[in-house]
Amino acid sequence: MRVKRYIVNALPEAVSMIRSELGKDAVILNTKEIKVGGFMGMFRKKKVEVIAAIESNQVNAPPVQQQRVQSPEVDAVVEQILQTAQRKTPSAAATAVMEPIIAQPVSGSPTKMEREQFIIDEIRDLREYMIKLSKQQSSNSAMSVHLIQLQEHLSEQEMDVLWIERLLQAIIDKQVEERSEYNKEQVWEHAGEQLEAWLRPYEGSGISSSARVVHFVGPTGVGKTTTIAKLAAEQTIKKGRKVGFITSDTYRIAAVDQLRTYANILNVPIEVVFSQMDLPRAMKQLAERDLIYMDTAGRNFRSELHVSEVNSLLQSSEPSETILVLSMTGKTRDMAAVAEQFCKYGVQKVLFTKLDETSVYGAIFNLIMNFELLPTYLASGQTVPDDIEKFQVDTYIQKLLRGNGS
Ligand SMILES: Nc1nc2c(ncn2[C@@H]2O[C@H](COP(=O)(O)OP(=O)(O)OP(=O)(O)O)[C@@H](O)[C@H]2O)c(=O)[nH]1
Ligand SMILES: [Mg+2]
Repeated sequence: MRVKRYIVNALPEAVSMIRSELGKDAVILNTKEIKVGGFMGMFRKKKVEVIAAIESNQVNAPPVQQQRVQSPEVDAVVEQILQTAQRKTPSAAATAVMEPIIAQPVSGSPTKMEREQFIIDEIRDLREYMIKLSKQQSSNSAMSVHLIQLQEHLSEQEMDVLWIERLLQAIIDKQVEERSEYNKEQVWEHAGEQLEAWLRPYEGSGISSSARVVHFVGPTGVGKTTTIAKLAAEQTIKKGRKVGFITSDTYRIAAVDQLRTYANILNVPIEVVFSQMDLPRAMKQLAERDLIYMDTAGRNFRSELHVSEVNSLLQSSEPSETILVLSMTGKTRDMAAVAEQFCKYGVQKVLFTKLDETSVYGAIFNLIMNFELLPTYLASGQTVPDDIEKFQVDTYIQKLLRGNGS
């Protein structure tokens, strides 16, 4: 069986696409009104999702005599259309409607009779579809129910509509390729496999071992300072590396004290910089340290001004990298706006915090795939140093697909 999914403005549009792509024996398995595009659930456009199928051995099969199915309402409509089409002198309006239909399939110059016959055949086929559709509309096939469950689950997880559609299409294509209809377990298993194939290339990007200076940037209160303390504890206690801190967060009262407290606990030296000019001095003071973590002030980083301001502090003559810290409690579109700003400045790595405060994980997928950001760590709690772990594709996909619609 060959199965195909169409997203169209209205059903008739799909019917003609199905007819030309799958042939006149194709069956509509399911239709559903969906909303696509938009921005955080707003301004979304209404579309119709149509799932159609054809028995493989019927694709490109020679035309067979259609069996007439009884349906008085459909008959009445079709009869009316047939009468119009068969009029000896079609009206200008009727011709205008018919022309595009006949222009495609007929090559050369068809006679008037041929043209009329073609239209009649078209209308008969349409009639069959309408009857099949009215029969099948009430009963979803098992396969489409599972796909719909998957779709609903992922949209609750705030995964981008476009990626959901790509995922569904990939599963449908797989079914076609394997000539089988997946049960629920298979649909979710294939979803996991596809997500893994997409995410796997981005895995394994901790903090680069060659970077001596690591800058942490991100919006206010996302957990930059806490995360620095967690990572510094890992490096000093577990790996025995000599860590130093620099903070440029002089905006907020007590910001320096917050990092200084962690510095005292971990026995790590700390330098405060007020501007780019102070950086060489701070670096000189920390010349003996293996690794320097630089804390920055949280700002409204949807504003490019603030991004360029913090970027001027991130210049380093040493091998360095910058980690964008984002909290999972932030709104998906705000996270995307901030990521977009930092990507302009070449930031490639991201760290997500506060996973413990949400059960919606789609934003992580969106940011990785849409901005090609490399995920480093996931932080899930306030406890220093325990509540942080390296990003792992398998664990993440389990979180994303948890609840699998049952
Ligand atoms: N639940 C939870 N809270 C966290 C996590 N990481 C940090 N926090 C808390 O978030 C709050 C802000 O953390 P900070 O580390 O000060 O955040 P920041 O990004 O440095 O904030 P600014 O410097 O003001 O921009 C604190 O109460 C932290 O304990 C996390 O993974 N989960
Ligand atoms: Mg801070």
